[in-house]
Amino acid sequence: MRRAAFLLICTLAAGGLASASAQTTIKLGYATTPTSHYGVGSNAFCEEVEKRTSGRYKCQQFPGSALGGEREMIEAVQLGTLDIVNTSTGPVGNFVPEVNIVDIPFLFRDYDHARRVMDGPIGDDLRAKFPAKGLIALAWTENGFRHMTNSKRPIVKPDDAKGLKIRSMQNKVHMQAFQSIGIQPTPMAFPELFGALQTGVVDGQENPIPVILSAKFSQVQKHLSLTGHVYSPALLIVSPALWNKLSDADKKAFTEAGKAASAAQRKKVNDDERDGIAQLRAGGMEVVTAVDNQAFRNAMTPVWADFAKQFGAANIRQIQEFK
Ligand code: EAX
Repeated sequence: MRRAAFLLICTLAAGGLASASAQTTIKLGYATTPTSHYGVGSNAFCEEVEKRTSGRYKCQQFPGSALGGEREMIEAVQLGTLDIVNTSTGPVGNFVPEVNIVDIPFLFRDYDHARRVMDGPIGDDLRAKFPAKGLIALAWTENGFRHMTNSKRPIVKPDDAKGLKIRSMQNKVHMQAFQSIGIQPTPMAFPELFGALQTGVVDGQENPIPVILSAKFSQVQKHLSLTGHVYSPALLIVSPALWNKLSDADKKAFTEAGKAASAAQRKKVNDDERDGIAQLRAGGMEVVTAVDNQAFRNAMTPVWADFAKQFGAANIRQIQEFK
């Protein structure tokens, strides 16, 4: 009896000690470099989580695709072997098909329109689809409007892109749109892309300015065309294994940190949009700014009929008309 009481006291004491100093390290991964927009956003998230939980939660970050491509990281978050990923929506439609609607080319007019949609009721409804797939969509961050680069020729109009082998994300909406203008899309995970460009496995790729800059694609691509053909949203996805352990107060802390990440990441995208083109020119790229965007839009119109079938014409219109 006495011995049992003694053991009980020891157990309680140890438990008390453990919880007083309990610190959980959360693993967070992303594709690009620590100084890129994803790095800036992820740092903001981690600082805010640490501050708001008085250091009970700290991050260990895995930048530079150290844990694999975005698709693999999302799978790891689903399994609970990775706590958080800051990822583009590129491969997300393979997990939550409804999300593919925001990957439709020429859907958003500009950054302001895109950010309003993602942060408003439409973006909230999309985030609400994630838990059924074993994922928690914490906040929309941002990758940016995507532009084409290639090693062959300047692209001004869709015809110039015809026949080029362009790496695409593992995203069927993008692939369908590219095929419609005669591009041969080659789906590939981001970590393989630099090498594929270098060895000429593909002629080109498309990505936002912050990615083209941070991945140093100017070293392996001559031509950049500001096609801005599609907005690339990004988001912080949390593993339910972590999320379901959080107290309500900690969930609130994580949610607020998600907002801080979003603001910081978008600010870095703005900065790169402002300064990046000059840097890429200095790095040797030839930049076509006078792209015939209307011609690209028109050339992709036929596949819009199919997107309307897939996602509902009313849903697409709701995004286009969102103020
Ligand atoms: O999310 O795969 C891609 O091209 C993405 O834009 C990049 O990894 C950043």
